[in-house]
Amino acid sequence: MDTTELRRLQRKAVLDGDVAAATRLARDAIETGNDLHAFIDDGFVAGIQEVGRLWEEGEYFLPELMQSADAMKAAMNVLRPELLRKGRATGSGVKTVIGTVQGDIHDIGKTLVATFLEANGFEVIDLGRDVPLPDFVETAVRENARLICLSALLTTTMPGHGRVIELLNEAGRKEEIAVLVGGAPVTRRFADEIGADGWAVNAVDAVGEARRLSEAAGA
Ligand code: B12
Repeated sequence: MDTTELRRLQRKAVLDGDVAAATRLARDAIETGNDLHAFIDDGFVAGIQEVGRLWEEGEYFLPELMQSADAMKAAMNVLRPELLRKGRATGSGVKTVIGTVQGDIHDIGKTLVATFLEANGFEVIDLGRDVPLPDFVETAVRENARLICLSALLTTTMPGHGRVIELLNEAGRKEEIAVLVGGAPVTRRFADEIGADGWAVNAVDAVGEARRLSEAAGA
């Protein structure tokens, strides 16, 4: 099967919420031996973005959204070990704490960012989703991390990003630990307003920003 057709089927598997197909098509992507990023971006991620659009238009409801999210996650579970296996060769080993902020259970994008960081040699401590805000600072300080990465997908949970920065300030660690923020509603302007050190629109750019911040910190 050609790769264009494979990506089309991957989008469809997510749209249909077909876990078995998504799993199989993720394995097929690995078997092509091609760069997996293209399958992730133009295949599975494009599928879940389309799901978001259909939900906005009122064509999809919560059960469809959840089923599609399950298909997306199943595909990522297959791709993740392969991304890590291919990526590990070079790495800075910079310790990074990541999670989706309190009140927010969206974790597909966050996990993608965590995987890409790990595949690029960062040592990632993934706190998961709906993470109490003080946990980010406490873990970063305890583990001697250089970077905190915050994800939010809801406009109502975005302010959590700013609160974590305040907590970091209150702990007197703002100079040592950089904060990188992201998630669909999070803009560069918002990042600047809350005093974040960095912002990125997707997982590939997140790696570039994380590198820039850890180099600036002399890691
Ligand atoms: C899948 C999904 C769900 C799944 C989540 C499953 C999971 N385990 O994650 C389920 C079904 C559970 C869900 C639930 C809800 N959802 Co929802 N969901 C989505 C959907 C369709 C896709 C999100 C996604 O996974 N995208 C794919 C990933 C790859 O993209 P991403 O998350 O944006 O991440 C990329 C970038 O943003 C960036 N990034 C992400 N994090 C970070 C972090 C850093 C540090 C950096 C640098 C970059 C970065 O890199 C990522 C990779 O490229 C979006 C629609 C959309 N357009 O985003 C709605 C959406 C986010 N959901 C929405 C809503 C309203 C809800 C619910 C409140 C619905 C409800 N009534 O219950 C609940 C939330 C409950 C809660 N407390 O959190 C709204 C939010 C609206 C708003 N203004 O806040 C959206 C936008 C849909 C809509 N258009 O209305 N949802």
